[in-house]
Amino acid sequence: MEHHLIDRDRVGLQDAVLLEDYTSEDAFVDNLQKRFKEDVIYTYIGPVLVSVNPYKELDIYGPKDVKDYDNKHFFEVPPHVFAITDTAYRSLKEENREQCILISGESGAGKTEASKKVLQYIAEVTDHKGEVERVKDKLLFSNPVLEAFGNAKTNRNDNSSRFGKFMDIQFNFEGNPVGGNILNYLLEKSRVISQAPGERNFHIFYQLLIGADDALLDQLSLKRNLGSYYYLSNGVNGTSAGIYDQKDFNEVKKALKTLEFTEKEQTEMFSIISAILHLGNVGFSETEGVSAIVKPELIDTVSKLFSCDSKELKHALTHRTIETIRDVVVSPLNRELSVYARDALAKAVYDRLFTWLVKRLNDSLQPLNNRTNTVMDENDFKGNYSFEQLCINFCNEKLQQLFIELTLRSEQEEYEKEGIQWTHVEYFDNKIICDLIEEKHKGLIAFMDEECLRPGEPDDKTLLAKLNSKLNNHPHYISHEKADIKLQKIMGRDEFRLIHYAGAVTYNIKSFMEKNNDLLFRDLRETMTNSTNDIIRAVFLESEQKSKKRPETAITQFKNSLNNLMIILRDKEPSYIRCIKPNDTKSPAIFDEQLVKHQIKYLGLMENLRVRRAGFAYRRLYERFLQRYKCLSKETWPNYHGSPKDGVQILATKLGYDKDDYQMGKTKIFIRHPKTLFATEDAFQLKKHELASKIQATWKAL
Ligand code: AOV
Ligand code: MG
Repeated sequence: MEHHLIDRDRVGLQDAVLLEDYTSEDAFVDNLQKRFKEDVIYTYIGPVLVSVNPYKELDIYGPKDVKDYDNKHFFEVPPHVFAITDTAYRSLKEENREQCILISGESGAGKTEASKKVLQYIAEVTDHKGEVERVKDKLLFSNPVLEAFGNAKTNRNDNSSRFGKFMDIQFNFEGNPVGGNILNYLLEKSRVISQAPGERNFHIFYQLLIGADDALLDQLSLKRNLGSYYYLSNGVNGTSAGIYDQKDFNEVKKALKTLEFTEKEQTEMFSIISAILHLGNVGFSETEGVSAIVKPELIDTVSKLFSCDSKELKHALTHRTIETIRDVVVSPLNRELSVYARDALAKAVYDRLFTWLVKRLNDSLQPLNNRTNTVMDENDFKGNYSFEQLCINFCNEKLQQLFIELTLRSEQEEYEKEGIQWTHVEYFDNKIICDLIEEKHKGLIAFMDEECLRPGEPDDKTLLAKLNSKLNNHPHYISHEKADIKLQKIMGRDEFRLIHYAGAVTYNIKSFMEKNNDLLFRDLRETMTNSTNDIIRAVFLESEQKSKKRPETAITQFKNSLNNLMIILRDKEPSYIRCIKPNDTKSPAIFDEQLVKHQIKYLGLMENLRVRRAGFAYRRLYERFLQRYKCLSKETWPNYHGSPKDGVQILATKLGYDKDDYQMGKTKIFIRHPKTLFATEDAFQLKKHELASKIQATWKAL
C-alpha cells in the first residue's frame, strides 16, 4: 500500500501534527476544510482521530474498506475510524490490554454514527461462526432498540441520543466477541411530557402509532392519529422528513426478535408506551382547591394498559398521603399538583422502562469474560442552562480530566519505554472545576443535596442564595452579584454561571430542586407496585426497596455512576474520536469556519496538538523508516546488512539532521519538527523520480 503520510498537496495533511505552524488555529481549520471539500472527513492529531460530519453517505465503509484496514499499521493507511478500531482491537488481542474508545463532539457531530462504525468493523473482522455470530447480531441489534426508546428528533439532530451510553464488548482469547454490556445514564425523561418547538418525543411513540398493525393498535386502544395525543402535541406534530417511522418500527420488531424478547415482554412494553400516551390526555378540573379527573373513563384505559387498579390510580392522581412520625394524613391535591403527579408518573414509568430495557438487553448479551473494549458515546456541551445540562457538562469535565491524564500518561509511557528524555508539558488542568462541582462538603452538589434533604417544600431561590454565599469566592463560579455590569445585563437574578474548561455556561436555577429530588408521590408508587404488568412491577418494586434507605438525589446518583465509570476507564488504554459538525444546517456542502473553530476550542484540540508537538511530531519504528528512506544513502541501499537502528542512524547523519531535532529510542526514531521530515520526504520523492526516469531511459536505450 502506498504511504499516504505526506500526501499534503491534494487533500491537506493527514496528521495535523505535521502542520508547519502548529499553534495556528487558522492553519488547523484550513487543513480540515481542504479535506472536507474533497470528502476526506478524517484527520489525525497523532493518535487522536478528528472526524468532520460529511452529511452525506460516503462510500468508505464497505467490505473492501474493511479489508484495507484489517491488520494494517496505523500510519500506513489514510485516517479512518476503522484504523482507530483496528489498532485498539490488535492491541487488545496481541498485547492483552483492555481498550476504550471515547467519542466526543457536539450534538449532530457524528458520535453515534462513529460508534456504529466501530461495532461494524469489529463485527466484520472477527469470526463468522455460530455462537460468535449470534453474539454479534445481538450487539448490532441492540442499537435500533436503544435508539427507538432513547433517541428523538431535536432541532440539532434528527436522531439525537437523549441519554449517555457506554457499550462494552467482551472478547475471548481468540479475539472474538462473546458478550457485551451497556451502561446508560441520564435519560432526558422530561421529553416524555413536553418538547421544544420543532422537536419530537422519543421515536418509539411515533413508530408505534404509525408502524403497528391495526390489530395491535386496537388492542392498545390507540388511534392512528398523532394529533390525538397531548404528549406529542407541543413539538412538531408527527412525522418529519428524513425519519422513517414505519421502516424503523419494522427494524425494531426484527431486533426485538433477534434479541429474544418474548411476545409477553413486547406486549407489556407497548402497553406501557400506549398507557403513557393516554395518560397525557387526562385532564383535571378544580373546585375549591380540590382537583377532579375530567374524563374518568380515560383512567380506565390507562389502568387497563398499566395493569393496575383503576380506582387506586384515580385516587393517587388526586390525593397525596403523607406519613409523619405521629400519623398518616391524606389530603386532596389541587389541579396544579394533579398535573404534576400525572406528568411525574409518565416520566417515571418511561425512565424505568428504559432502564429495564437496557438491563434486558444486557441479560441477552450476557457478559462472560473480562477482556473488554468500551465504545463510549459522550454527550455534548450546550448552553441551555438546565439541571440536566449541568449534569452533562459535569460529565464532560470529568472526561476531559481523564483525557488529560491518559494522553499525558501515554506520551510519558512511550518516552520511558523508548528511553527518551521526557520534558514535562504545561497544560490547563480542569481539576479545579471538577472540585467546584463535586468536592465533599464544599462543592455545588453537596450544597444542592443539603437543601434537598432539608424538610419543607423544595425552593430554588434558597438554593441559589446558598450557592451564591458559599461559592462566590471560587474563581470559576459567578453569581449575578459578582458579575460585571456587562454580564449582569445578560444574566438573570435567578441564574448562576460556571466557567467550564470549554467556556462559560449560565444556568437557570428553576426546577433544580424538583429535578434533583425527583419526587414521585408515594401513592402513585404504591399503585404501580401493585401492577400485574411484570415490567412495571419489577421496576417499581426495585426502586421501592432502594428507597427504604434515604434516597439519593438525582445528581448524587449521577456523580456516583460517573465516578464508577472513571474507575473503569482509567484502567483501559484509550483511543479518541473527536467529532466536528461542519454547519448547523445538515448540509454536505458548507464548512462554517466560525462554527468549527468554536468546537475545536471546546474539544481542546489545539491544546492537544500543542502537547503532542511539545515533544516529537513524528515517531516511527526503525524498520519502517529504513524501509522507506534507505535509498537516500549508498550505505543503506541497495545493499545493507546492519541493524535497522544503525541504518536509521546512518541516514540521519547523512541527511544532516540537527542534533536537537531527533532522538533514537529503543525501537523508534523520534523527530521533533515536521520540516525535517518533509525535507527527507522531498528528497525521497526526488530520488524516486530520478530512479523512475533512469529505468525509463534504460528501457528506451534497449
Ligand atoms: P451525534 O450522536 O454526535 O449527535 P449522529 O451520530 O447522530 O450525531 O449524527 C447525526 C447525523 O449526521 C446522522 O444521522 C447522519 O445523517 C449524519 N452523519 C454523521 N456521521 C456520518 C458519517 N460518517 N457519514 C454519513 N453521515 C453521517 V447527539 O446524539 O444529538 O449528541 O445527542
Ligand atoms: Mg448520538
